Amino acid sequence: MRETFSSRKLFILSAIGSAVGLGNIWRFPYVAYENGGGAFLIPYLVALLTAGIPLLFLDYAIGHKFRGSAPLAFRRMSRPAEFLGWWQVLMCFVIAVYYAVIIGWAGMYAWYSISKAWGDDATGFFTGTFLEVGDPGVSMDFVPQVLWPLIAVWVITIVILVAGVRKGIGRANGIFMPLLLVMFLLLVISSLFLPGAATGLNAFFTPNWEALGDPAVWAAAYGHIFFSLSIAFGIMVTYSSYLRRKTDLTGSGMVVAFANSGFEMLAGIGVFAALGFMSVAAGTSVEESAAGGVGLAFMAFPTIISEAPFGAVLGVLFFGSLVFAGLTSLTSIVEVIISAVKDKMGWARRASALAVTLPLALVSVLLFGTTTGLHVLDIADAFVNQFGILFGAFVTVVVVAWLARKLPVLSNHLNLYGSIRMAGVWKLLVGIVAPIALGYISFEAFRTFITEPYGGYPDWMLNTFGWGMAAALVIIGILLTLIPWSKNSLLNDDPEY
Ligand code: MET
Repeated sequence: MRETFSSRKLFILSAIGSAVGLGNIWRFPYVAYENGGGAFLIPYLVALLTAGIPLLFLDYAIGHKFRGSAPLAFRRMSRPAEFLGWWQVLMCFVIAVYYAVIIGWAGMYAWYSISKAWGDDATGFFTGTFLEVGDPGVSMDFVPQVLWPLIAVWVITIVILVAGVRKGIGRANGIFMPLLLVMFLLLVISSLFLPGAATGLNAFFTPNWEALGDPAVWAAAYGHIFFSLSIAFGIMVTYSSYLRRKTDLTGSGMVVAFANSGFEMLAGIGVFAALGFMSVAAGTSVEESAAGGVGLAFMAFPTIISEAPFGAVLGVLFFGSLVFAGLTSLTSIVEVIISAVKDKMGWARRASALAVTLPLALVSVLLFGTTTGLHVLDIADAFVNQFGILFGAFVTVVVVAWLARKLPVLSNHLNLYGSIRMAGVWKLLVGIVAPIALGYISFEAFRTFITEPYGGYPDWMLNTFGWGMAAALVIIGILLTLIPWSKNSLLNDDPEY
């Protein structure tokens, strides 16, 4: 019988746990600032309402109606759509491999906040002493201070996932999420009292209206919403397949979406208040302080921690929040893969969890426990986010709405199990607005990748970890589709189905 969450509350907490992650805490503030500051909130809200929430509901409807992991649910919806489910599973594989290492870095930095290991040169420390970044290339030189925290992240993740949906995922979220909320609120409130906080908030909230005319800003908003809400890569399909039948789907979805965005706004406020402090203290502009996604957390924050009153406490709160937020997202990403293997092979929870997590952890440790890490991470992240997920989402909405023509069935399902009725608008958004927006954005991203080599990396690296990876994933996805299903999964003896 299919595993279930023990209550709707734990489902909502787990869905929020998945959505609130590294993306909210270091990615959003930086993306918003780069894309028009306060004016970014308009494209952000438009993307949330026109694509984010409608596609979140789509994921819920597919997972809850067809009650399966992503490949099984898509297959039950329309047989040829199984491949889409595997594409989502493979995206999760790639994301998990590098997401884990960022959590490991954050764990190490929580400790460094106390020992102030970076001395006076936080930037040089991050890439030099800490990551020991080599030239772009692949090496087998392990970096102990990165390797051990990474192994610890995998051990925790494996323990949670072997324990299952109820005893592992539900319970871990029940503990980590309240803890995260308290730590994060303390962090945001204390950063507002730093001298110079207002300068940072001004920089964050001063709108650059011209940015609204730039298509790249809109693309950034849509891209961020997908990553941030954990939609269109199988997570919400998987989690909602663990929900009991009688559940308010749309009401839960609204809670999740607004909790995620609320958290994101708070992160923007907290991070920019701290950056304001830093720039006032150093006499630089907030713009200089806010450089680079990965850099923002691991280069700018150490400087703040060294100089702010109670800096060590701020550091532990900030990096500790990243660890908890990251772990609850990582477990959701890996669960997508486990659930798919479990359904396809008909194996038990423990066997499926180990068969997925051990090789995954090994790849992650080999690639990112070494001096190779940062470059591969950068390339994989760009290809997956700007391309894999958005293009996958575009194909998914086209298949669901126009080829399989399932929108009427799914919207009936949402109305049957939802307190918010929105059939007509929802069909319009998923069937027309989302395909146009996603199609435009993903083709633009594709064009940019072809015309300008991403990040100035050597061709062979982009060909291996970018294009090579994409081609390999398509082939692996097809092969996975061809493996026969365990009879039990297709039989559907689930009384909740
Ligand atoms: N939603 C998560 C975050 O914001 C990521 C989920 S998996 C890409 O970090």
